[in-house]
Amino acid sequence: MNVLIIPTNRNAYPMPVMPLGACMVAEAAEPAGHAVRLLDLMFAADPVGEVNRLIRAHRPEVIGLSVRNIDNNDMRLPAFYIDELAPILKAIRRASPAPVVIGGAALTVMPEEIMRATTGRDPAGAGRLRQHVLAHGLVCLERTGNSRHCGE
Ligand code: B12
Repeated sequence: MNVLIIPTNRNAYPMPVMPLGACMVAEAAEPAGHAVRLLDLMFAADPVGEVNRLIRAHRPEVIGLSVRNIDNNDMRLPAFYIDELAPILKAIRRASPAPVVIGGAALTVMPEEIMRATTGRDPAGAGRLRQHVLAHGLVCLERTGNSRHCGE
């Protein structure tokens, strides 16, 4: 399957960090023969444009969002990052019917709240998703052709 993994973190303070978790997810999916692309939005001048461009070029059948930060943990100058997901998700939904899987450190802190804030739905399978979850989900999706059975 064609898989697109998008690390969404654009916070470069105190320094830009490598999307390690997203890379591990991509690496776990490849041995099963999936064609995986990774789009790091950290330095993208136009994140929505980049997402559109890669979806057109790669035609992903599954899209994984890797969400690292909820906020900046700074009481004096708070910044919240979950709202930044809405335009990305909207662009994905306009450009592709592919199921979207959301994981990452932020999801390990408050999965239900983030799923509700981004999808407006109560999550069925939110939890501590690690790299093998996506790889298993892809096997299930290939077998059944229906993402509804492959949430866990
Ligand atoms: C190390 C670390 C740092 C280091 C980073 C060093 C570096 N060079 O990478 C430093 C000290 C710089 C740092 C800074 C910050 N950090 Co920090 N950091 C961590 C820490 C301890 C580990 C992160 C890590 O690399 N994990 C290893 C990777 C491999 O794991 P992972 O990303 O979670 O990915 C796994 C899963 O999540 C999953 N997964 C990931 N993506 C996807 C996608 C899909 C589709 C699926 C299915 C699964 C999946 O699979 C992966 C493999 O198992 C975490 C706490 C934690 N225990 O997770 C906090 C944490 C991520 N940091 C956090 C925060 C807030 C920050 C700062 C904003 C703090 C600040 N005010 O400066 C900055 C932001 C930096 C930035 N530019 O974004 C928070 C984020 C949550 C929140 N409250 O917003 C965390 C969770 C700590 C916490 N409990 O609050 N951090």
